[in-house]
Amino acid sequence: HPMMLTLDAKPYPFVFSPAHTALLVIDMQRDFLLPNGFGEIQGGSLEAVQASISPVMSLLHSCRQARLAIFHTREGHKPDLSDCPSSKLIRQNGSPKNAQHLKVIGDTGEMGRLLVRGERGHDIVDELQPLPGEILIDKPGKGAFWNTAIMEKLKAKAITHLLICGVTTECCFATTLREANDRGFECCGIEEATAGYNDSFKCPTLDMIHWSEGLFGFIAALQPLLETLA
Ligand code: TIU
Repeated sequence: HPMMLTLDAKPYPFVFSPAHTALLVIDMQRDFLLPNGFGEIQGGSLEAVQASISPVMSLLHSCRQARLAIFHTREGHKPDLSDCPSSKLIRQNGSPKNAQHLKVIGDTGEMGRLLVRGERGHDIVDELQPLPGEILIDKPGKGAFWNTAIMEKLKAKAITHLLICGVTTECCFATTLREANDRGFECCGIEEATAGYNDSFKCPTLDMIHWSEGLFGFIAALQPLLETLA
């Protein structure tokens, strides 16, 4: 009988078995977190996303100690951009005001070609590099389930529950959590370990997840989780 843990969460406690739970670290890439990366070039504020690195480190360390399965994701594209939907390219430069100068996916920035696999900016920040045995999922979309092998890899490990963190709250974090919920995974987002480019979005994004008795899942604070896993 597997050990069950109970974590204080909204809208009610999240009960999970560590043997069937994975930590999902979403897109903690240089392109989203560091100056002159894709996120900042597109107008994102780096303050909150950079402040999330330390809480994500604590969470990752704690999940490693508790021997949870660890999955990391990276958003990005093949060098020929053949896996990049045209909408993703077109809308970045849709405004005539920006069309002249704004760099887009595949253009060369200070950390290599933006959001292109194999480039320095596309990789995960030094502090959060995956360890051997952890799973790395390269995804072309915002959600981690579209055009990736994550579903099979979660099933292969008999994962039923997900702890989700990373950037950005409004974009890839929320999209992935919603995709996972539709596929039957019980999801819990970790409040201090996710952040986005617009401060006003974080609270409503997290509220929508746990609203209505857990419309898409659960939201928990970091400290109780660290204590639960210890
Ligand atoms: N990882 C992620 O959220 N990718 C984005 O494109 N985020 C934005 O907020 N644009």
